[in-house]
Amino acid sequence: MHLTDAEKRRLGAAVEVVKEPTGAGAVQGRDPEVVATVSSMLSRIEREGMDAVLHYARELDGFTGRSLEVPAAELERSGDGLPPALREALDTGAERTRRFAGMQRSRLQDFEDEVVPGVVCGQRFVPVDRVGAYLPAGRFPLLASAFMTVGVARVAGVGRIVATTPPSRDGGAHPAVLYAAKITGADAVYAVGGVQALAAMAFGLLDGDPADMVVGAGNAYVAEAKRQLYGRVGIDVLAGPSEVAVIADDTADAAMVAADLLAQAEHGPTSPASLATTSPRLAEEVPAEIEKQLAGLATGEVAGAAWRDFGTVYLARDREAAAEVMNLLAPEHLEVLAEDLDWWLGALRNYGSLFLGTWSTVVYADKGMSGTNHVLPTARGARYTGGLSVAGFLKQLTYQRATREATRTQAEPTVVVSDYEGLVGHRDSARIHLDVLDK
Ligand code: HSO
Ligand code: ZN
Repeated sequence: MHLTDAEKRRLGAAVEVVKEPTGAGAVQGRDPEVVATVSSMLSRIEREGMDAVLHYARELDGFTGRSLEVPAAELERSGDGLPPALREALDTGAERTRRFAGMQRSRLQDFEDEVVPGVVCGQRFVPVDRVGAYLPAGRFPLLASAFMTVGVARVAGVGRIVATTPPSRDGGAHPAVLYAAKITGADAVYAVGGVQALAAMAFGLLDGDPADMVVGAGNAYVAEAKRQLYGRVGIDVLAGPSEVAVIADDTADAAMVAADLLAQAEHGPTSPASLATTSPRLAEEVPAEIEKQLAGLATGEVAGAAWRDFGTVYLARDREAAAEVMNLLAPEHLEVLAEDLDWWLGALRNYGSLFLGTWSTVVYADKGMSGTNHVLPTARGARYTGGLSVAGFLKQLTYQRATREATRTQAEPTVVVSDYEGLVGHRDSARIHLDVLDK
C-alpha cells in the first residue's frame, strides 16, 4: 500500500514522501508458489474427497482424530470455561454487529414498478442457501470474525451456515472461537483449517452439501484458495494482510496516531500502515513515537518489521492532497484524526471502512464494538468494492411481468435488433408472441 512512481509524479510538489517501504514491502503482487500449492491441493481434494482433506489436516494441522466435526454438546458448553468478562464482551460485539446488519437489511428494499405501461419490473433480495464461514485461529484467534460472517449471514436469512476453524495443538477447536460461533448461530463447526477447510466447504465434503458461498479471512493460502474457488462458489472479498491508514492534521496526538498504526501492523510482518499528514511536526514525531512504542510492545518484532518494510509517511501540502493520497491508496481501514470531519467524509472515496475523529478507532470495529463489518477489501480493492455486509449474503434478483397489451412495445424492437444480429431464434421467439397476439 504505497504510491507508485507515476502517482508520485502526478501529485508532484503537493506531497512529500517522508518514509517509503523497503525490501519486500516495495514489491506488490501474488506469490507464485502460494498459487501453485493451493491449485494442487484443491485439485487433489476435488479428486480424492475426504481422504485428501484428512491427509492435509494431519500433515498441516497436526490432526489426529477421526471426525473433524466438533460435537454439538461441546459447542453448547463452549462458554463454560471462559472468563465471564470475555463472554460478556463477545456477547456485546455479536449483538452490535447484528444490530447494524439489521439496520442495513431494513434499508435494502424490494420493489416493483412499471417501466412502460403494462411492463412491470421488480427486484427482491433473496438470501444465499448455504454459507461456509472460515474462522481464523492461527497466530491469534480473531474472535469477532464469527460476528462478521456467521452472525451477519444469519441476519440475511441464510439457510445453513457451517463454520470451520483450525484445530489448536491438542486437536480441538479454540473454545472462545467456538463460543463466538455458537452465539452467532452457526449450525455446525468443524475443526479444520487452511485450504483444506475452504475446499471441504466448497466441495460439500463436510455435511454432504456444497456451500454456495465461502467467506472469512485467513492467511495467504486461505485468500488464494478463495480466489481460485471463486466462480464455482461466491466469496466475500479477497482479503490480504490487514492495512491501516491515518490522515492527521496538526490537532492530532502523535502517540495516538502511532498506537493506531501499530495496532494493525501487529497482524503480521507484511501489514502496511500509512500516514498522510498536513503537519510537518507529526511527520517527524509519529515515526519517532512508533519506535518508542515498539520497544514496549510484546508483538513489537512483527509490528516493527511491518512498519520498516511496509510503512509509509506522506507529508501533504494541504488537506486536498492528503485526501488524494488516500483515495489512491484505497486502504482497508482509514482513520481521520483532523478537524472538519464532514469535509473529509465528502472528500474521501476509496476505503474499506472509515473512522472519523479521535473517538472512533479501528480496533473498536475489529472487535465488533461499533457494529460495522471487519471483513474489508485490501490491496486497493476498495477502489471497486466495500466490505462484507448483510447485502453480501443476499442476491439482488430481478423479475418482470407484462400485460398482453404491452407485448408489442417489447416484441417489435426485439425483432428488429435480433434480425440485424442474425439471432433468428430470438427474432422468432419475439415474433410468435406477436402472431398469437394478432390471432
Ligand atoms: N483488522 C482485522 C480484523 C481484526 N483485527 C479482528 C483484530 N481482530 C481485519 O479487518
Ligand atoms: Zn485488526
